[in-house]
Amino acid sequence: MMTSVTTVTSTSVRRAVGAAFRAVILGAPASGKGTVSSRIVKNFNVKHISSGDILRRHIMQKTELGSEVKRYLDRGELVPDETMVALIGKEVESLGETTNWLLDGFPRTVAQADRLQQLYPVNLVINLVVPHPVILKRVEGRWVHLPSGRVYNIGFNAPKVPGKDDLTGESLVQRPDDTPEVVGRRLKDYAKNTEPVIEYYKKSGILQEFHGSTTDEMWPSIKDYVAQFVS
Ligand code: G5P
Ligand code: MG
Repeated sequence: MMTSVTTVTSTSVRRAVGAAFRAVILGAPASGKGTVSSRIVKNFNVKHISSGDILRRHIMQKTELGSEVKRYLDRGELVPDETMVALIGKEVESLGETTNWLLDGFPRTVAQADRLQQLYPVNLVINLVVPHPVILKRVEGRWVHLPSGRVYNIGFNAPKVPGKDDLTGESLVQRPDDTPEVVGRRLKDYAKNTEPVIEYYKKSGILQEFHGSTTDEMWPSIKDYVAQFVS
């Protein structure tokens, strides 16, 4: 499939001039949010906050929050809004006013998006649209390094040594929510709870959609788009 992108409005570009880069990346499970975010971080002065990576680190470290949220992640269900708003609000606050940031995995509901707009209004939203059969294929081959959130896929960006993180040599794991059954639930949940968030941002005129079947074909237009907002 060819990558397609709708034209950027001059209004949305003007809105961002002089302001810190406050962005959200949306997309179904395994659409490539983490992969695209790591490319944005490599190319631009932007901090990446991934709600899923933070939650998985809490679970790995067996914190109080980790034990509270584990059952939701294992089943592919959403963690309650209040927990997520408190967690991500604290992360964003810790970065300070002038830091450029990109939120990945948050907001997931209209209630979260509303709260984010009140606390820290975002000025651009990237929406990745990837066909579902492609997504289902990807989750089979996904391996993650939990402490860093680095993500690999056999045949796309396989680790140099099978089962080991390229930078630390530590073990990679498969996510318990990457089974076909749980992924099916996550995709349904996305349609029900997160597609309304896409409409929410569309109405405010700050959403940009990128369609494609591979990250490599989508990346050049995403990179050009982001470059209009941040260096
Ligand atoms: P997460 O962690 O936010 P999802 O479901 O939103 O989980 P996920 O699964 O992390 O998103 P992604 O980040 O969009 O996917 O995708 P990715 O990891 O970059 O890429 C997927 C795989 O494809 C990787 O192996 C990558 O290497 C590969 N890949 C990328 N591009 C290509 C390509 O072009 N070709 C090929 N072959 N492979 C490629 O949330 C997890 C859970 O946390 C809770 C929920 O329980 C959620 O289910 N949670 C929240 N709950 C409530 N509210 C919130 N705001 C929450 N946030 C998290
Ligand atoms: Mg991710």
